[in-house]
Amino acid sequence: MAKRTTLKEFEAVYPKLEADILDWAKQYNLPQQQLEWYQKSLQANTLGGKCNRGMSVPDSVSLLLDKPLSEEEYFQAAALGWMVELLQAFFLVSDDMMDGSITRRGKPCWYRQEGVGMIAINDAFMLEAGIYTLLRKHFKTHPSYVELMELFHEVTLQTELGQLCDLLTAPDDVVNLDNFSLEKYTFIVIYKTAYYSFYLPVALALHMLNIATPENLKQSEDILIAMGEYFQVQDDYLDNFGNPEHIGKIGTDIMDNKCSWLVNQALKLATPEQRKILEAHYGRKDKAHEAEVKKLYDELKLEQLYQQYEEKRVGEIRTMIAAIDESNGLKKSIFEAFLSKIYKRSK
Ligand code: GPP
Ligand code: MG
Ligand code: MG
Ligand code: MG
Repeated sequence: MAKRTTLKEFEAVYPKLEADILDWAKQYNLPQQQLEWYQKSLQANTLGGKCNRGMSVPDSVSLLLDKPLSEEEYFQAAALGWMVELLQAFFLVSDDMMDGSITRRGKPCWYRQEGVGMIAINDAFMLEAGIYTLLRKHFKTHPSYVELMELFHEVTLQTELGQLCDLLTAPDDVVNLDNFSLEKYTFIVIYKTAYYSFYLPVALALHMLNIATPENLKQSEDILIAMGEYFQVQDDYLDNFGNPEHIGKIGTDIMDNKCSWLVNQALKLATPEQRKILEAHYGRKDKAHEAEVKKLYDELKLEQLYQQYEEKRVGEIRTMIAAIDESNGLKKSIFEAFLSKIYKRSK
């Protein structure tokens, strides 16, 4: 029987990993003040989240082995999980600057904290570097070391490709609703979110156990990418309809001119008059314009439309899970665990 990790168990591994990262920096004789800055950035940006991505590595390893993990196995899996959290920290620090966001996890975004500003760019790079420090320290002699490293590199690039498409479809100065389409939307969300949030933790678990094959990786990818797409649709929905106190962030998609799920649905449903409202008010950095778009989203009943989408999509994902071939080493329960964590989430 597998055992699911708790946030407390997972967080208990963090101090050792933080010490590993800082020890590595110390060998360069990094001065004390900079060492303390690195520590502060690591803590501010890596801790305080839900850790769903990170915890799904030990959860997946335990489900694959169908047993609770030994101390050594748990440490290895949790270390990989914290590397996913470092990757996420690197992305979020950068994304908040690019999106001009205000809050993250209920606090001001890192670049908006006192004395940080543009130093946050370098901090983001150093959060990323932490991944490879930990991988070297704990997996250098692991038979899948190169696969693990290549996986982090590849998923990083995939996320950056998605982010590029997200940014280029949302220019600051020109609003052109013809730029948006559901095809573009699908590319953006699969690349900017699904690979690192869903595929990466399971692929890491398979590599950690040395049981990854092209077949089980591909089958995992197909389902997890579908799930990641659904997850980002939720994120877009919550950007407008979520409670900022639950989600820990204030939505910026309308003012940021984002090719979000909601605006794509609005464009599909809008009458010519309603389209004019979008043209006049979408993508303007101004609360009054934003309010007009929010009003239109309500008129178009996008909240109900989202709920219908959610039921349909989750049904399709459940069908995909049911069809998994467990003879190639996978377990349906891994995917069920993922789905149950995100279904109807409000944060
Ligand atoms: C989420 O998009 C996407 C990311 C956090 C990936 C960023 C990738 C980089 C290469 C920096 P989002 O902007 O909708 O997220 P949120 O709503 O949390 O700001
Ligand atoms: Mg953002
Ligand atoms: Mg963004
Ligand atoms: Mg968002």
